[in-house]
Amino acid sequence: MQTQRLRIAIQKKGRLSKECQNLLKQCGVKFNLVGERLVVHAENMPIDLLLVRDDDIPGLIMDGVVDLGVIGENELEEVGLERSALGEPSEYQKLRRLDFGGCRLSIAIDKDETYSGPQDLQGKRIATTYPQLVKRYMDEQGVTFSPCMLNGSVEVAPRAGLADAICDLVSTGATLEANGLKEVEVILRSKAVLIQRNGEFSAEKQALIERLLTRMQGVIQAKE
Ligand code: PRT
Ligand code: ZN
Repeated sequence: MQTQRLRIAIQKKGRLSKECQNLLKQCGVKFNLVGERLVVHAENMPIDLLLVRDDDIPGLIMDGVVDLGVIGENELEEVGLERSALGEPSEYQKLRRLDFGGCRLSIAIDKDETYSGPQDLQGKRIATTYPQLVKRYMDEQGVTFSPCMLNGSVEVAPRAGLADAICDLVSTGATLEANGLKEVEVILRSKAVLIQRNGEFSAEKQALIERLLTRMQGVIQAKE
């Protein structure tokens, strides 16, 4: 179901949404987000914005449902690994790394425990929302572990006796500190990225994407 309008998936509400909307506006895309709309038509360009949970964005791109998306690399890589493990399409093109959404995916343990390297995690149970990325890292290190999958409250898992360690996103480190944890390994450094689905685009869409990218380049450079 190809539409003439360029479809861009962005996070509806969360840490990426404001900056993503600002970036599009600075690129000259005029839109008005009213109420609980899933699809918002841009007023001055053939662009439709799809406002969704960030978790859905990689799949929408990989299934070719939308043309462009803005997503954190952490989420993008996790979903990509999960889909390729399931034999589902996991292809996409990274068009540009953006200047927001910066964070790191890190392993943290009780602040009073000693730590000398990944081998100290051998046989430990690690609570995380990113089981694929943790497994990839631990496989690379040759260390086996048990997963504890949590979609929220990961940082309380050690204190609650659910896990020995956690692997979660960190930006300032305040959350780890408030929970008596210390960061011991960074397994991924992440930023928001603009991605594109694979496959053909009409000449009009291709030209619009290039125009957006050029403007984005200008907006981001002006801030540097
Ligand atoms: O509702 P929806 O599913 O769309 O949103 P979400 O709740 O899944 O995601 P959201 O909005 O919290 O985050 C979206 C994206 O922002 C993430 O996927 C990252 O790419 C990026 N990002 C950047 C962060 C952070 N920084 C961040 N600090 N995402 C989450 N955090 C959380 C972290 O999980 C931990 O709970 O903030 C806490 C740590 O922060 P500090 O400053 O205390 O270290
Ligand atoms: Zn999410």
